[in-house]
Order: sequence, then C-alpha cells, then structure tokens
Amino acid sequence: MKILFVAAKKNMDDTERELYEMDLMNEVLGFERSLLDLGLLTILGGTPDKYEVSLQDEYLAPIDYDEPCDLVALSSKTSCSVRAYAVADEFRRRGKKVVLGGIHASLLPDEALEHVDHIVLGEAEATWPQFLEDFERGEAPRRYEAPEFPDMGTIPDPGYANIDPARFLFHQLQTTRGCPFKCRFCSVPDISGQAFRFKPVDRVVDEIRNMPRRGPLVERMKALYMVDDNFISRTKYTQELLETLIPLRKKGEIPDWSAETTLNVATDEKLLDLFQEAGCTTLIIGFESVSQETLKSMEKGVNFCLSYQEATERIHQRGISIVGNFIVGFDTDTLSVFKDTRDFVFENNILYPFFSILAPMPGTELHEEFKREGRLDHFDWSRYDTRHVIYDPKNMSREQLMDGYAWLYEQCYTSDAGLANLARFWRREERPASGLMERLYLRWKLSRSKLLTPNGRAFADRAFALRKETGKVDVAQLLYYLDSGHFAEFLHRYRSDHYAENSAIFEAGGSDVGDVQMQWEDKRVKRRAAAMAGS
Ligand code: B12
Ligand code: SF4
Repeated sequence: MKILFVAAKKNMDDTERELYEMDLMNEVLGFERSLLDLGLLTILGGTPDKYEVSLQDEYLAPIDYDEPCDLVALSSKTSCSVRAYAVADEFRRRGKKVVLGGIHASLLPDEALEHVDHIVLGEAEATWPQFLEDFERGEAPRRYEAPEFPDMGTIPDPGYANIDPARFLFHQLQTTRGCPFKCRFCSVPDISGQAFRFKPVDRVVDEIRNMPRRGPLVERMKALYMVDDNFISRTKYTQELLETLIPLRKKGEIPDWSAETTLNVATDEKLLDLFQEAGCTTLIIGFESVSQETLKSMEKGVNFCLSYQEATERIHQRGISIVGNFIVGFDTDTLSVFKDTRDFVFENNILYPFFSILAPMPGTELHEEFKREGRLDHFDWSRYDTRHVIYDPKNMSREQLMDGYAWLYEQCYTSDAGLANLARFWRREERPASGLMERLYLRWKLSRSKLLTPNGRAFADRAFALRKETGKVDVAQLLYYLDSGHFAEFLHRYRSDHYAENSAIFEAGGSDVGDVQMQWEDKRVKRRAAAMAGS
C-alpha cells in the first residue's frame, strides 16, 4: 500500500505573504522554505516500514493529483484548512481516499468529514499505525480518536528520509507537550491536554544526532527551532536537558537554536546561563499584550514575575535576543495600544517583535464567546490567520485595528526608530560582529535579490553604514529586519484610506484626537446602516 503525504499551501495567491515563511531570508540564504509542518513530518516518520510513502510539498511544486497511491494524507491548521479541504476534494474527485489529521480536524471533526474519508483526531502517533492496518483491510471507521496521549518516549523521528533538508531553513524539534494554563485565545490545552509531558532527554539527543546534515556551510546557516509551547514547562527537566546539550554544543553538534518560553525564564539566572551555554541564541516570548488589564481578562497569568525591564535585561545580558509575540485587538485594547506596544518594544530593546491581530480560533473559549455574541464576520478559516480582522473590535474601528497592526510592523522594521532599535542591540550585544566575508556575501546577495524593494535596499544601506557608529553589523539580524520590512510593505495593501490620519492618532497615543475617531466611528455606523438598509 502506498501513502501520499501532501503539505498543502496556505495561500494560492503568490502575491500573498506570511512572515513566518521568511521568503526574503530564504531567497538570500539559498533555501526554498522555512520549514515543513512538523506534525505531518512526524506522522510520516511514524509510518511503518512495510508501507510505501511519498511526499509532495505544494510550496515547492504544484500538486500532482495523478500520482498513483492508495491513500492521501493531509494535515490541518485552521488557517490552512480551506486549502486542505480543496485539495482533499480534488483527490476524491479523482477516486482517491483521503485521511486528514491535525489541529483543525481535531477541533471540528464533523466539518472535516464533509471533505475527507477519514479523520484521525489529536496526537496521532499511536493511532496512525492502527488506522493504516484497518484501512488496508478495508475496515477503517471514518473517525479515529486516541484514548490517551502518546508516550513522549515513543514519538518517532520526523520523516527526514523523504525530504531534502538542504531546501529548508530550520531544523525542528519538540521536547514537551501540554500546558497547564488556559489562556482564552489559545488552542493548546484542548489539543495536548493540561499536563506537561516530556521527551526523555536521551531521545532528544538521538533526534538531534539523527538530523540530516548537508555540508558545513548549509549547517552553519541553519538554526534549530524548538517548537515547544513552553520550553521551560518544568524547570527540573529543562535543566537536565540543557546540561546534556552543553557538551554537544561544545563539540559543535548543535547549531544556534531558539525556543519559546514564558518570561518567567528570567527569574532563574542559573537556568539562563545554561540556555546560553547550550547555544540558545533566541527566546520566543509570548508577551501577548502590554496591558495588564488585557492579560488578566485573557487569564494569561504566566508572565507576572520580575518587571519586564529586569527580565528582558537578564536575557539580553546572556547575548540572547528576544522574539516578542504581541496580539492586538482585544476588547480591552484602546487606540493607545499601538503606541504602547511600540514603545514597549523599543524601551526593552526587543529585537524581533512579532505582531498578530487577535483571531478567535475555533475550539477556544474566546471563539465561543464571540460566536455567542454574534461578533464573528464569517467562518472563512483562511482568514483566521492573525493578519485579517474578522470581528468588530470594541474600542476602535476595524480599519484602525488593521492600520495599527500594519503601523507596528512599519514602525519596528522600516522606520528610522526601528533601525535605531537594531543599532541599540548591536551596541550592547556581545556576540561577535559579522566578518568582512559575511558582510560582502550579504551585500552581493541583496544586490541580486528579486524580492528586495527600493525601500529595503535603502534600509540595508543605512544599516551597513551604522557600522561606524555601533562597531558592528550582524548580517543575520539585518536579514531578519529586511524580511520583516518586506512583510511590512506587503501589508500596505491592507491599509485603509485613512492610514495617514490613523498613524497620527497612534503616534499621539490615541489621545487628543477623539473627535477624529468619533467622526470615523460615525461614518462607519452610517455606512453599516446604509448597507443594512440596502440588504
Ligand atoms: C511551531 C508552531 C508554528 C510554526 C510552524 C508551523 C508549521 N506549519 O509547522 C510557525 C511559527 C510557522 C507557526 C505559524 C503559525 N501558527 Co503556530 N504553532 C506552532 C506550535 C507552537 C507547535 C506546532 C508543532 O510543530 N507541533 C508539533 C507537532 C508534532 O504537532 P501537531 O502539528 O499538532 O501534529 C500532531 C497532530 O496534530 C496530528 N497530525 C498533524 N497532522 C497530521 C496529519 C495526519 C495525516 C495525521 C494522521 C495526524 C496529524 O499528529 C501529530 C503528532 O501528534 C503550535 C502549538 C501546538 N502545540 O501545536 C502553534 C499553533 C499550531 N500555531 C497557531 C497559530 C495560530 C499560528 C499562526 C496563525 C500564527 C501567526 N500569527 O502567524 C501561523 C499559521 C501557521 C500555519 N498555517 O501553518 C495555533 C493554531 C490554532 C489552530 N486552530 O490552527 C497553535 C495551536 C498555537 C496556539 N497557541 O493556539 N506556528
Ligand atoms: S498561550 Fe501559552 S501559556 Fe497560554 S495556554 Fe497557550 S500554550 Fe499555555
């Protein structure tokens, strides 16, 4: 029996962009994609040897619907589910059987079953082989559900044999699953439960050693991305893991790596030292909001530890940079949220801010609440991607929410103030500066880039010129800025006609401009009333 795994694209319109795809970074470094969905890759890796497998990645080539196979396997995150359904429909039209797994199918199984023959719910490592046995015998029920979460020690290595690793920017690894918190916008506890589970440390080491390597240059550019929701979920385990990784790092077996944690990581300075020694160069921290009121209303109680400034300072002192995740559009957010967030980023010298528009994902409490209140515009899941506005925010117009989101990217990645934030980091950072060869390489690659815009080029020139003042240029960090700046420019198409006026409001912290806001609110109300009268 042959199983065809298909990684379906999110956007079929090639002019659309997702920041996490890092198109510019990949173009410059010679990769084709950031990463392939680890869920699909893990299920592929756990497929018993007796079955033939193949993989198509729609990001790399159009889908060949006629490839002979007995079963097509697809995965589903909410924002990709619309495309996954369309791909499934097309395969089924051609007489193929389709099975779907992943978060979205697990949260909305009935919807998914309208498009596929079978669904496998939840974490599927244990159920997948059983499903295949039953399917081969023609006895598989439509819906499979694991009675319990799989033992982390039995999670197979991702199916590396079926991909060319040189095409992907990141290695990926998951060491823990589950989360005891229950933030109202998050799907994780529903999917992976509220108990923390850990991959045995020796399995983690094996997985790192089994990662495919492709020559010293490719490996040097590649980074390892720990995809855990919270890498420090139990300190004792994290400590043991880091202590085991340190000697491997010293032997050059582990590249630079990043991991997602809460800001509580900074409370334990010894642990932070271990992070540094084990080669962690970036921590991804879910600040979510700069407003204490919002954090409380979302029941996000995990970030209260030190003052933010103390905590970020401790991380920076170890030469570790921060990806700060921020969400805008909560009901408690007013027009001041944009300036407050930007100022917070600059004041704390957060190097890589990542902004999202609140998306009440299916399965979350927030989704149910918005649905009950009739506030959701639609269930077009492709726009539940945190860069579309899909509901009426409470304290601003929807145009202002979109403009504010675009403004934050513009401010942080294309403006002089954004460049100054990068320069501040270079001045303080202890990491060695990029050498002449690296700088020349980046300049040469940028000069040939098809994606870099004139604004991007000008930003790069200004950044290179900063070397005189800061004493260094870090080419990897600059490249990330150019990529995000490219994304910021892509967002221009979503800005409202009032972007300039709105920017002035944001800059003023949302105050002193109440009249302008009211005037627009008023227009919006009139427009709506007119639309309703016409319908
Ligand atoms: C790493 C990560 C990313 C990475 C990589 C994503 C990727 N495409 O692989 C990046 C940074 C790119 C990313 C981006 C986004 N992410 Co994200 N991400 C995660 C994170 C932290 C881990 C995902 C992971 O690799 N898990 C490990 C694998 C092994 O687990 P898994 O994918 O669930 O797969 C298992 C099962 O689902 C199932 N399964 C999966 N596929 C299949 C297929 C078959 C055939 C079968 C049988 C079973 C099966 O079996 C697998 C093994 O148990 C999760 C949180 C989480 N715990 O899931 C959020 C999460 C998936 N992301 C989320 C969101 C919202 C986003 C973004 C919209 C955010 C943004 N602002 O851009 C984008 C959209 C991404 C997309 N459309 O692909 C939400 C998704 C909610 C939802 N309903 O879809 C999550 C759950 C986080 C949250 N707090 O709610 N993300
Ligand atoms: S946002 Fe983070 S802390 Fe909150 S429930 Fe999700 S995984 Fe847990």
